[in-house]
Amino acid sequence: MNRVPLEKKVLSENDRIAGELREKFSAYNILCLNFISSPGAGKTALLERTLEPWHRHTRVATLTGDIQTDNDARRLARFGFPVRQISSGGACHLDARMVKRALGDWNLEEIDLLLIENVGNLVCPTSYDLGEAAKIVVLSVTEGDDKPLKYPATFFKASLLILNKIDLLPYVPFDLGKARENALRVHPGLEILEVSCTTGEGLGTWRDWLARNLTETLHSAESHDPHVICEKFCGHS
Ligand SMILES: Nc1nc2c(ncn2[C@@H]2O[C@H](COP(=O)(O)OP(=O)(O)O)[C@@H](O)[C@H]2O)c(=O)[nH]1
Ligand SMILES: [Mg+2]
Repeated sequence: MNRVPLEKKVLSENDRIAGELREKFSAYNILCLNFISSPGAGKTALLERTLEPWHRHTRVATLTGDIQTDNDARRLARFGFPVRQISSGGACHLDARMVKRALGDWNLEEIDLLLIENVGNLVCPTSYDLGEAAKIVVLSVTEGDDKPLKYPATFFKASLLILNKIDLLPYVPFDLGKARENALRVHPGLEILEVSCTTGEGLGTWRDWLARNLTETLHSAESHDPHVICEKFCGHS
């Protein structure tokens, strides 16, 4: 009997739902970003710093995944934007079905930017498409500059690498040049930003990346103007 391995079936069902989500995001002109990192690299901190300066009318929503607790959703809810915690129930990654369920009754017409914080793990989330436009991998300088070589699939599939916690560089043996070189070895041309979510250093380059990608996604007449996008999402025009 020709049996399709279970893992393959699960992944192809996931791809089907992710495809539906991607079509929906495209129909509503939503930029969806999937943030992946090991636990503690600073995904929630990056989202906090991203949401912090925005006005209440900024059309952003956040989903945050964890195996247990709604701590991250509570951290992000302080900024007043729609946020939902996804409890993965023991799974080491989010899947498309979880995202579809979590979107629930949200009116997608009211969202321009959907930020999804995945479960902390540098392996499993990479295999599960969530319908996102881009995967963003966050690597903190406390994790070692060899990680792109150890987890190549994640760095290969990412559209952007954010090196976080650069304020700690004086205290840890992390070679920024080596990290860049390793990342580019597994993914030539990968965009790389260096930031500190604690001091705010480098976050301007992250906001510029976001504004650039939002400009490409949003098509309405009002939003088409890069200055309008930047006023809304970067805090400057
Ligand atoms: N020194 C320093 N600590 C950071 C930075 N970003 C995050 N942290 C800290 O790292 C820890 C884990 O951050 P968190 O955002 O919860 O990571 P997550 O598990 O990837 O969501 C927290 O104690 C943060 O305050 C940074 O740029 N510099
Ligand atoms: Mg978190």
